[in-house]
Amino acid sequence: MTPAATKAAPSEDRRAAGPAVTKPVSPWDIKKLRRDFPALHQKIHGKPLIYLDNAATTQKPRPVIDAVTRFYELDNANVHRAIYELGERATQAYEAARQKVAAFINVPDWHSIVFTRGATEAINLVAYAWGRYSLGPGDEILVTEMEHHSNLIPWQLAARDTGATLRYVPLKENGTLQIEALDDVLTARTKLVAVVHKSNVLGTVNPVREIVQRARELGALVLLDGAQSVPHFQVNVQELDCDFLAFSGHKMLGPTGVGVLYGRPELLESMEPFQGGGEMISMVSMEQATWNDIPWKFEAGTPNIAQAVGLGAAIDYLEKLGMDRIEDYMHQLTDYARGVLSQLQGLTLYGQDSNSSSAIAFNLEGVHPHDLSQLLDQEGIAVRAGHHCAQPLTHRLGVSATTRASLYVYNTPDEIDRLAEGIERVRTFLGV
Ligand code: C6P
Repeated sequence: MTPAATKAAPSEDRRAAGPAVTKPVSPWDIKKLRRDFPALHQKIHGKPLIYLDNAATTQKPRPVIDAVTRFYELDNANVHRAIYELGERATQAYEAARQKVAAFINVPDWHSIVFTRGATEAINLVAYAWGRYSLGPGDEILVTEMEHHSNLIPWQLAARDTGATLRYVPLKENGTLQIEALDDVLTARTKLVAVVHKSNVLGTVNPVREIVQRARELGALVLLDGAQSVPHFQVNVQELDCDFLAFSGHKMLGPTGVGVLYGRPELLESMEPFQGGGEMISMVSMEQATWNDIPWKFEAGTPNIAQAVGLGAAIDYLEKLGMDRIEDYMHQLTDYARGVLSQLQGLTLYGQDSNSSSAIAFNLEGVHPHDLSQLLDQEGIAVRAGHHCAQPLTHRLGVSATTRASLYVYNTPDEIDRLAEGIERVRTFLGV
């Protein structure tokens, strides 16, 4: 199948043949904003860097870098252990970041926010601490064909270890979910629906509110993989009514090494610990132990303190920009990119759902995505090539790999033009 694969017009017709392409104007002063991101102001192979791999990780603004540096320079101590001033300051900074995260995704009780290493660890936490104790033969876990491996392998392993069965919501031709297939695959046997909120390959936003409602009717829990949604639009946990939400700080301007698991408090309370060690206990004897309260029950060992503080600063930065404005600009820039790219000769774009944004997967006829990415790198353009850790999806697209440009708040229409020119140059260079 080739969902929504659109072949572009010949290059002679470029711009003339395609849809009208109007350059969007960012809702903020983009020159000023870009000055906040030191990494953007460098040359790669002698050309100004055009960073279009934001779904993999975003660049970091000065306030985030400063918050991490300031923490190490002034407040560094271990948390929840020290009664001295520095330890109290570190604990306060770490817990303030947790409260900021809770407010950002509209969670009323900050105890339901667990800091993890990233989205991957957050999902594994649920797969181990809930899945291993709650699933058994005859039970079903429902995922979709567009899952990132981080929301697939933990469930494959959980199914293998518990005897549960993994089922899939299939995709339509246009790369969106066959939501009507829920009638077949979501049943009374389904114990958990684990679904990506926004695809990292196609940018598709799934109708998770409907999925949660349908799952509720059958008594199934819902875990949302928010790794690509939380950075791009307002994700409101109370409105979505999901049971778990996982995301990573580094895809939303924050540091690497910190992520979040939101869990419904009563579920987190009832779950077994994920890892054992310091911090997660209440009382320990030679024979046994009792567990700390949530969320600390799930934060064994010294946590990622400075990274959590950095994530708090990233949230401040995003909130200043405004999540609605970010969502709007990402849609406009994606439309612009699709318009420009769709006019390039030999270029196939995947996933054309109008609701999708920020991630654009494509292939240039006769050129392997790895070669295209490497040649674009020579132009200073950073895009990702491969299966993007979503091999079942790539397989459904009928290809072994794609090139992906993924956008964020500092990208400009001019950078999209540079990408299009770069692709043209690769085509001419290779004579395809
Ligand atoms: N996707 C990409 O280039 P971590 O690695 O734990 O921060 O995030 C994992 C993850 C989970 N779900 C989705 C939808 C994701 O996109 C990712 C990370 C990156 O697409 C790196 S593979």
